[in-house]
Amino acid sequence: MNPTTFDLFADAEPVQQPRREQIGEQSYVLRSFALPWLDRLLPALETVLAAAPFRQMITPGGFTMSVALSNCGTLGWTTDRSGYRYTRNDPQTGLTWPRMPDVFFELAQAAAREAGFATFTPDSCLINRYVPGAKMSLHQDKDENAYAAPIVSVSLGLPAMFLFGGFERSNKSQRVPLLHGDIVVWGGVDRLRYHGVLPIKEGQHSRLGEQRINFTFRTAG
Ligand code: MD3
Ligand code: FE
Repeated sequence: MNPTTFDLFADAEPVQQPRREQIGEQSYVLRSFALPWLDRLLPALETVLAAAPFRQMITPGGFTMSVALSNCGTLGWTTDRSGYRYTRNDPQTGLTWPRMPDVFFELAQAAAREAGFATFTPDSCLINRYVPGAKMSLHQDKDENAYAAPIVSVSLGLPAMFLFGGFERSNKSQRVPLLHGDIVVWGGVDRLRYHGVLPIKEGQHSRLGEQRINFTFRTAG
């Protein structure tokens, strides 16, 4: 056999490579990236939710969001009749938001690195909970101070169809299916693109039940 074609790895175990798909100039889907972290992630999520349970918030326009949310980290995203903002305290308890568990921070950093962002120090993790029928209309995220930092989002539970639009609401959106364990990293020029989530379809997820949970890590302060 020609030594240059000899396969050194012929009898090695097949390795499940993390699959990376580019969906924008500086945006990547990392398929299944969170799966090996779940045994650490889910108990940490329970700890956060015990201190700051999911709740449905009111938009400035007076509508109740179909998505319920919580936060951890130094800053948490909230909305009420007076507007959208980041706060240090949970308006429901008056206490600071729960600290960001180490496993959350480490996972967000590992995913950002995989997408080419060598330094990412999130100070905020918004936790969104979707039950079947819940959706997020097309919007831009403009409440953060550091647009240079990427956003890392972790999808768990029921599948979702993510809408990734352009810089104007009327621009055509691409549809990106997001499954349990997928992570998306958005950076730089893509930070101000419109985006949303189509209504979640009925279903049962073996580990999470009848819901989709999404973590969104940001540098908000
Ligand atoms: C794309 N959440 O909380 S993932 C949000 O699945 C939000 O819960 C969705 O949009 C969800 O604001 C989408 C996170 C996400 C966050 C910011 C983005 C995607 C983004 C900014 C620009 C482009
Ligand atoms: Fe958003």
